[in-house]
This record gives sequence, C-alpha cells and structure tokens, in this order.
Amino acid sequence: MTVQPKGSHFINGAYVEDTAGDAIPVVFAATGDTLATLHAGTPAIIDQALTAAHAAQKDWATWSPRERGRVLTRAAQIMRERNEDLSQLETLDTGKPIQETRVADATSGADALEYFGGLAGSLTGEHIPLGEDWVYTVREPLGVCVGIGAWNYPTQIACWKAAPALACGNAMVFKPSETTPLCALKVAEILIEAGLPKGVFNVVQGMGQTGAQLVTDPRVDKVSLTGSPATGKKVYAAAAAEMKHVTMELGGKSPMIVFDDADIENAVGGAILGNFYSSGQICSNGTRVFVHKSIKEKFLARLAERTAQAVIGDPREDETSIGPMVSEAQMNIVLGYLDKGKADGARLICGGTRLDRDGFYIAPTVFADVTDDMTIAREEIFGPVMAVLDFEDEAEVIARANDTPYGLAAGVFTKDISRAHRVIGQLQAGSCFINSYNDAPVEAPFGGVKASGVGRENSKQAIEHYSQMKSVYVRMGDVEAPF
Ligand code: TXE
Repeated sequence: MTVQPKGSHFINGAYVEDTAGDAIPVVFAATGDTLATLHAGTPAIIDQALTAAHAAQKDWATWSPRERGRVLTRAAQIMRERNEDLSQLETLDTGKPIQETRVADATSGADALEYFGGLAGSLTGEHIPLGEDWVYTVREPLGVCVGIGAWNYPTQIACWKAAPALACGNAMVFKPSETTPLCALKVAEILIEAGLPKGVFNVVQGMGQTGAQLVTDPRVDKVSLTGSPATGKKVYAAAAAEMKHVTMELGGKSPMIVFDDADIENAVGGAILGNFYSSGQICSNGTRVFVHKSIKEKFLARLAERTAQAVIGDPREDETSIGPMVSEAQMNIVLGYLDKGKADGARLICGGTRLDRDGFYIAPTVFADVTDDMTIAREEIFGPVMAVLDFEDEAEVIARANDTPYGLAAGVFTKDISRAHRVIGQLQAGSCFINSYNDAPVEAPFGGVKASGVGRENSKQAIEHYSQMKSVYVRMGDVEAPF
C-alpha cells in the first residue's frame, strides 16, 4: 500500500500541494521507517481552504437538511465498503493493531456519518403559540467551522466533527494532528465521492502554528478541538477573543471503581480496555483504578495473568493486541512516567520498561499501592500505564475519585445496581460506564466536565454545538407603543 498522498492538503474537492510548508514526516511506529512526507499548510494554503469553505458554505446551507443527510449516509456506506483499506491506513498512520482499527476507527466514523445523516432531516425549529401572536424558531448553521484533531483516532475524530457540522449546513476546514495526517484525507475523498459539493469539507495539514492561524482567522465561526488540556486553554482563549463557538474535547485522569462485589473477570476486562487498548492512548481511559482493599490481591493476580496473554507485535498482523506508541516522543513521555512511578515507590506488578525491539514499544504496565499524591495518579500519561489504588468505603472513594481537575469519564463495577447508579450520580465526569468501560456509541453524548472540556460530541447534543437558533416573533395585530 503506497501511503504517500497525491498532495498534503485536500481543498475545494482536490489534492493540493505546497512544498514551501515545513516537512511533516509520517513515521511507522512499529519500525521507525518514514512512510511518507507531507507539508504543513502555508498562509496561502490556509487562505485557499478558508476561501473555498466560505464560498461553498453559502450554497450548502441552502440544501434541504434531508439532501445533506443523504450525502452523509452515502459516505457512511462507502466507508463501510472500504473498511479494510481505511483500517490498514489507520494502522500505518497510528501504529494501532489492525484487530483494533478494523472495528473501532473507520467503523465509528461511518457510524457518525450515518447517524447525523439520518438525523439531518429532523433538524427543525419550532412553533411557539402565544395566543394571537406566535414565535417560530429557525435552526441555522454557524458558518465555517475549524476542526482540529489529536493523533490517536484520526479517522474517527475527523468524522465525529465533520458529520454534525455538515448535517447542520456548515462547512469545515479540518486540521489533523501532524503525527497522524493521512486518514483525514481519505475522509475528504469519500465525502466528495458521496456527492458533497467541493469546498464544504477541506483538510489542511500542519503543526500547532497552522492550527492557531486557522483558529484566529476572522472567517471562522466555530472551533472544535480534540487535544490536550494545555492546547485546549490556548485555543479556547484565541477563539474567545473573537467570540467564536467552541467545543473542547480534552484529556483526563479518569477513575474506575471496582467494589468488593464486582465480577472480577469483567472488572479486569474493563481495566484492560480502559488502560491498554490503543496502547493506552485514549483520552477517556480509566487510569486510576480504585479497587476495594478486600479484593485487591485477587484482582491484581488475575490482571497480571491476563496482561501476560497480550500479544505484543507488528500491528499489521491479525493476532497483535498491543502495538507501539504512536511516536518516539510519546514513548519517551511515557517512559518518564514509568521512572516517576518507580521513584514514588509504587509496586510494579508487570511491565515498566521499553521493549527491546525496533519501534516505540512499551510493555503494558500495572503499578499497585499507588497513592493519590503520586505523579502517576495525578497526571495524564497517555500510555499503557495503569495505577491501581485501594479503598475501603464508598464516600471515601467518591471523594478521592473526584479529587482531580479533570472530569472526562468514570466507571463503576459492582453487582449492586442501586449502588452503581448512586455512585455514578456523584462522580464528576461527562462519559460514565456501569460494569463496562470506554463504550462510545455515536448515539450517546461524549465529552468532559471541569478541565476535560466544553461541549459534547455525538448524539443530538452535538447539533446544539454546530447550529444556532433564530427566534422570530410574529405579531398578528397592531403594535401598541407608548406614544
Ligand atoms: O494533543 P495536542 P495530542 C487528548 C489526550 C492528550 C492529547 C494527545 O488526552 O492529552 O489529546 O493528543 C493542535 N492552536 N485527547 O498530543 O498536542 C495540534 O497540531 C491550534 C483528548 O495530539 O494538544 C494537534 O492537531 N492548534 C480527546 C491538536 O492541536 C494547536 C481524544 C492536538 O494537539 C495548537 C484524544 C494551537 N496553539 C486525545 N497547538 C478527547 N477528549 O476526545 C497544538 N495544536
């Protein structure tokens, strides 16, 4: 599979190149080989993309919502038909195992296109009777949206932003992460093939600086970022200066609570999903695993047994369940946290090292006897590093679980259903799970509270973040003025 695209950018329905932009090497994380070289968007490229989006949005907004929906639904079908190719590209772009990308990436993208494609026709205003007079409301697009992606789910993130934006009649310029720039180009190609007018969805590559130029451009009405809390603060501030609409999908340090009556196999499964899937590079991961003292050793023993069964290997091979980190830089960040965990005196149950092979591999790591003040319990690591903490009672664990600036996700494992709902009700998080972890169906709102973000992706909620309501008061009689 050649992965070098026809151009770095996709603007106004076609691939565009400008080699004056800084080089962006695409490195295959399993070997360190450079698979392709793209170029960052220059001011000329940014202007071209925003000009195309601005012009195309005017026509796109006049289509009936159902017609817009038809294009998105068709794009979903094409993505499903091409799932294997898109998954292989996602594996090369991110280093994630093909057994994951086949079921979690292009499929989730197609789900979003299908969901919002189906929803589009029902995006209406309302009639508000006031007796003789009445008000009617009109759901209007925001205009030109900028989407900025993180590197861990490039295809899914592009679709989770494009689908609701386009369904509402907006146009979008999407900047993928410079670490995984390939997949969003395929999404743009497929949308055109599905009948999307040129210029409605565009892709511009680049680092943070290109993102900042897009965010501050006066032609931009909405910014939706998926990224780190640090970047979120910068982008939010830049958008606020021009009073732009924003969605912030940021990081987390989410708790997973395992009560003494939990089904151990399911709780261990949830901890594995919430810490080792995608080599732990998932924002909503449950990286603080609070286990009731009475079952801690049983939980750790079963966890170590199952973690030893992980197949660490080339992500292109079907049996591989753990691949490399996305980049050398991210691997080094995680290695730093392994050192901190050891230095802080956490008990190493398994892993804890880089693997002695080509590529950016880290062994799935479990630390136990972790205390709330340890760095590995406070900071987002974004790697295969699980911190297991123990607790005694419900009130104590809820207070400790909420003792973080973040609030993206939370999980509870217990057979006591009223306890499950009672505890989830007190946890400060946007996306929560009972006896499960990290399910993200597009029908459900996804997003964080506190420093983990603003707004929601997916579900009908997302529509509120990609449209605005105009209300029109209609007087049937005469106007009574004081004079
Ligand atoms: O983020 P970065 P990364 C979070 C995850 C982790 C981080 C990892 O929790 O914290 O993302 O992704 C662009 N103005 N989530 O390292 O560095 C940059 O080019 C405009 C949360 O990619 O913040 C990239 O495209 N743009 C999540 C993007 O911002 C700027 C799901 C993110 O980069 C910029 C996945 C600037 N000043 C990961 N600086 C969720 N909650 O859904 C950088 N960028």
